[in-house]
Amino acid sequence: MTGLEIIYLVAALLAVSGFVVVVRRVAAKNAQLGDAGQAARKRLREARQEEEEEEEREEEEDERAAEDEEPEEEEEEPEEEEEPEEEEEEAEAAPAGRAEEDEERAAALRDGLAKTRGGFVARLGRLLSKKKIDQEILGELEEVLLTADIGPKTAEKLFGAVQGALSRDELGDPEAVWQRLREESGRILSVDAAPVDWDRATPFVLLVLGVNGVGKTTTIGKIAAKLTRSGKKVILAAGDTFRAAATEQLEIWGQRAGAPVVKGKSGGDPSSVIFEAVKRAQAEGHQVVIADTAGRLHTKTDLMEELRKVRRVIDKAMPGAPHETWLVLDSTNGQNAIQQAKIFKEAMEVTGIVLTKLDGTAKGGVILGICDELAVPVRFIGIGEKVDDLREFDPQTFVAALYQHDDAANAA
Ligand SMILES: Nc1nc2c(ncn2[C@@H]2O[C@H](COP(=O)(O)OP(=O)(O)OP(=O)(O)O)[C@@H](O)[C@H]2O)c(=O)[nH]1
Ligand SMILES: [Mg+2]
Repeated sequence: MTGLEIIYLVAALLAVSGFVVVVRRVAAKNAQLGDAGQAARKRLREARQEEEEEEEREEEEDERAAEDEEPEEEEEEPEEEEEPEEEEEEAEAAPAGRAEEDEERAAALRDGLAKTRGGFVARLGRLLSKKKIDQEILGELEEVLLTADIGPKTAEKLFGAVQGALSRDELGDPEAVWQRLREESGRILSVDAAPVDWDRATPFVLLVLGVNGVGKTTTIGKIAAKLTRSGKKVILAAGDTFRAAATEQLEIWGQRAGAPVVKGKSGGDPSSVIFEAVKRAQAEGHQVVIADTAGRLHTKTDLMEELRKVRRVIDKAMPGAPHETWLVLDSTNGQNAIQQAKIFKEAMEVTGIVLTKLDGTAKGGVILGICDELAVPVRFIGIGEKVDDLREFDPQTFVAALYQHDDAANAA
């Protein structure tokens, strides 16, 4: 081997050993890096695992919390869901029911006023069926009003309103004249008075007056039934001790209405019967006392004296009572009813009117005269003998029923 070859061999050996060293270092480094990577991956896995476990725990906690809350939600939800449904049902049913009821009531009132409508209202309608209202027709219209049992004063007022308020053009328009009559009638009937507040006093004492046969006892029975139906405890006082059958008649109504009746001896003192009824109401917790009275003819002045005494005694039983004193008038009496009302009103305080038997007469227009001349509010109207045939008086409903067009087909 030459010297040169030896040099090459040594160099080659050196190169190989250097390469081996480098490879080892790299391998060692890689091994280190591999360990670090593994460690890192391990930490990463552990961290993920921890995260996953943490997430699982959170989820479990959420679920537990949700489970804890759920029953409450379940309890609340159905209530929340059901209530509006019920309300909706009620809301839907109520107006329909009420509308039906209102329509039935309006129809009953229209039927009840059929005779009156067939009287002066139909005559007015026939006059206003003419195409043009001239002076001659105006004259006839005045006559119809004057003979309509509404009283001359009220008739003139209605006629004056028609004449004064309508322009010449409107007089040529019968429908406008008809509307004018309606409006003026509504205005006359709208006596300014607050509605009856049955809770104003306990017991609330209502004294009922009127000449015989007008419908006092029947009206008391009907009012008692209305009040007991609305949940009030009512007691009746048989203050008509003159007529033998009067107490029995009131007792029948009392039974129907579910109201006890305080009775006196036949021919006894009406004041003491009513006094006792007020005291019993106070002791037993009745909320309303309704006192019936005898109905002698108003021309017998001693009736007025008797009724004034009744009022004084009631005031002794309960200061401030009676809280309402209602006069019952029979519409079949026409203008006589207005006269009766005047006599009663002069003798004592009358706070309300009940006009009965509108179903049996063509003289229902008398209500206009009563409201106009007495300025006492009409509280109820009777349109039949049955328990439900008593209506709270509402001027607008009344006017609508009275001047209803179809009946006054005449007007078309
Ligand atoms: N058609 C009809 N009849 C009625 C009405 N109100 C009462 N009546 C009848 O009128 C008659 C007399 O009624 P009552 O209640 O006895 O009259 P009252 O005022 O108590 O009579 P006295 O006790 O005699 O003073 C009875 O036959 C009742 O049925 C009504 O609105 N329409
Ligand atoms: Mg009677």
